[in-house]
Amino acid sequence: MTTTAILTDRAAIGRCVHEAIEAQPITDIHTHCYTPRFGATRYPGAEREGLLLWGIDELVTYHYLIAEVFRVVPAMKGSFSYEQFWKMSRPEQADHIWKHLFVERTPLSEACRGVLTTLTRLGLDPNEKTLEPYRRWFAEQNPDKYIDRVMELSGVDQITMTNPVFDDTERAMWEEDASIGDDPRFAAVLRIDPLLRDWPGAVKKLAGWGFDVSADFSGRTIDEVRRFLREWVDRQSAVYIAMSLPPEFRYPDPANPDGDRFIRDILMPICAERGLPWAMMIGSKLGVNPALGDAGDMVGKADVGAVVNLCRDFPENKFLVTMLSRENQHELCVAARKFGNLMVFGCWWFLNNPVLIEEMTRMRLELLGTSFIPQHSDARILDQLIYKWDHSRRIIGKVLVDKYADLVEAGYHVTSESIRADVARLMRDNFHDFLKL
Ligand code: FIX
Ligand code: ZN
Repeated sequence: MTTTAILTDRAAIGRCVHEAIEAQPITDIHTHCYTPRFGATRYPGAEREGLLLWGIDELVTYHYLIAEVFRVVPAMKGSFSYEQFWKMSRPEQADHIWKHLFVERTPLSEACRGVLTTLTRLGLDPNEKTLEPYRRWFAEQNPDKYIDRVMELSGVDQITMTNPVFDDTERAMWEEDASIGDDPRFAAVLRIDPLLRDWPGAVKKLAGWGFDVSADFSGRTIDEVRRFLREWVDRQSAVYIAMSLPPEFRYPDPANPDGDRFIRDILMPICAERGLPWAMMIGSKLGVNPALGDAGDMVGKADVGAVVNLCRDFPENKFLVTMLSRENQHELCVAARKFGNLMVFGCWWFLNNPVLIEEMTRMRLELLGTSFIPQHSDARILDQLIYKWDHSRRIIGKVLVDKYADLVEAGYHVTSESIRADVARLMRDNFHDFLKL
C-alpha cells in the first residue's frame, strides 16, 4: 500500500522524486532501434547482419563520436583523411575513436560520457585502454536477451522505432515479412520524409511500386497516395507518422505548393482517419559536411509559425513536435499553450545535453505544467538507451524537485502520490493518452 504523505522539506521531496522517477517505466517515443527480427550483428566487429545495432563497436562509432574524433584528428591535406576513416573496418574505426577521445583525451563530451555510463551500468570498467575486454564481454551476449537487459537497466517499457518506408533495405524486409515488427517490446512508426522533402522523387518511387500517381496530382494521385499511407500504417501498425523537416519548412509554403497539397489533401485526412499524430521533427539541415556521412548533419533555426498554422488549420489532427534549434524552444512552448492538439516532445539531437535538457525541462514545466513529453532517446544503438535515460532521468528529477519546492513555498500540499502521478504522465502516460485522443 503506497502512502500519501504531504512533503514539506526539500530532502523528502528529493527522495520521493528520485524513487518515483527511478521506478517509473518509460515509453521511449523516438528511437532508431529495431526488433531482433530485423537482424542484429552476431558478435563485435562482425559485418552488420541487419538493422539492430548493438555492442561496443557500434556504441563507439556512433555518428556523434565520429564527428567528435574528426575534431581532434582533422581530415586535413597530408594527414588523416575521411576516405582513410571510411575504409577502416568498424572495429578499426572504434579503436581510432577510443584511442583519441577516450584514452589520449578526457571523454568529457556528453556522447563520450554516455559510453562510460553504459559500460559502468552493464557492470564493466570504463577505464580500459583498448576495446578488446569489452568485445570479449559483448561476444558472450545474445542480442534478443540483451534487449531485455537493456530495457531493464534503462527502465524503458516500449521502444518506439523509426521505420523509413523509402529505405529500400527496410521496405523489402517489411514486404517479405509483414510480422517483422511484431514484438511487444517495440512499436513501429511510419517515416515518410521524401513525401515532403522530395515530392517528385517520392512520386516516381510510388509509381514504380505500382501506385497510379503523378507529381502534378492529376488523375487518381490523391487517392493512390492515401492508399499507400493506409497500406503502410496498417502493415506496420504504426503508432504515428513521422518526418524530419528542414529549417526552411513552412506551412503554407507558396514556394512549395506540392507540399501544401500533400499535407492538406493526403496526410492530414489519413492521420485524422486513423487517429494518428503527425510527428514533425523540424530543423535538421542534412549533409552540411557530406564527407561525415550520418555525422554530417547540422541544425538550423526553423519557423514555429508553420506549426501554429497547422495546429489551427487542422484542429482534428494531432501534432507531436520537436525542434532542433535551442532558439525555437520558447516559441514552441508558447505555441503549445495555444493548441491542445500540439504535444511538444524531447530534447532532440544537439539539444540532448544536460545544460539544454535542464533549460528546456524547466521552461516547459513553467509554461506547460506536466502537459508535455520531456524526452526521447533517439538511440541508434540499442545500448544507448541505458545512458540516455540514466542521464535524462537525473536532470528531469532535479528540475522537478525545484518546482515542487517552489509549490511548498507557495503553501501547496505536495504529496508523494501527486509526484508519482506527475512522473507517470511525463515519462509515459502523456504519450499514450495523446495517441488515444
Ligand atoms: O531524423 C532523425 O530521426 C534524427 O534523429 C536522426 O537522423 C539523427 O541522425 C539522430 O540520430 C539524432 O540523434
Ligand atoms: Zn531520430
